[in-house]
Amino acid sequence: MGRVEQYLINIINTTGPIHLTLIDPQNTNPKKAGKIAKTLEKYGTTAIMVGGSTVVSIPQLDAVINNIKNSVNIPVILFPNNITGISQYADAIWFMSLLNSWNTHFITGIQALGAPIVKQYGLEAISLGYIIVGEGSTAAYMGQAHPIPRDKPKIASIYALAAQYLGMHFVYLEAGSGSKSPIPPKMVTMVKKNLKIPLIVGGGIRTQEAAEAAIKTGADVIVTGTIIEKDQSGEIIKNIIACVKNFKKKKRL
Ligand code: 1GP
Repeated sequence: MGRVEQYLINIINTTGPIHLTLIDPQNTNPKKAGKIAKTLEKYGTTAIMVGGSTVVSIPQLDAVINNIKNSVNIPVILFPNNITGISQYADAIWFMSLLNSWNTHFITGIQALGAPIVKQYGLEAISLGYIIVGEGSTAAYMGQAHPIPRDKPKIASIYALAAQYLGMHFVYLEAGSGSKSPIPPKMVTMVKKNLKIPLIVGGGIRTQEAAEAAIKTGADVIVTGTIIEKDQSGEIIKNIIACVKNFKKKKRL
């Protein structure tokens, strides 16, 4: 296990669920990205993820990551949509497979193209099974996914179990950035029931209640992105992070 993964796992195992901040370099200039990361580090976010469904400019990605690295001490983890989502300046990369894509390009193809780049840059690769839930998201469209219907938690749970049996270290249930509603709590419950690896839940989490519902039902990691752009005062995100950090495992349903 690499240094960043060890860091995440240690916190999850000792204090409980964690919050990760997602910054999209397509929507955030480098200076702003550094500023956001610094504020959220102060609020207690555990690491910064950088990526988005339409990232195309490597120089822009590099600049955003460099500014974040200069502003915070917490790790920066790439969340790539393609090989253009890989930067040598990050600490680690979610080495992810979009398990419910129709197109093998998104399951193993980009991974094969990206693997030598990850090796050349010396990035820590953290294996992740990525599962897209619900129609209409940019991630689903770009990844040619066959999204899992929101009312079919059983399907999500068997995909997650498959990720575990394939040897992946984390599972990510993705509702899509900016989604009107987050992953249904019933689905989180069912996925978690059979899963031994940590569960990441993201997409559409904009309130403390939504974050709490996800961790109460079993999420080990909450990811928020869009809320940073909307929450000018920073109060909502501050409360979301506090709620995740203060949650003890025994409170789980
Ligand atoms: C997207 O799950 C993340 O990949 C975050 O989603 O932007 O809706 O918070 P939001």
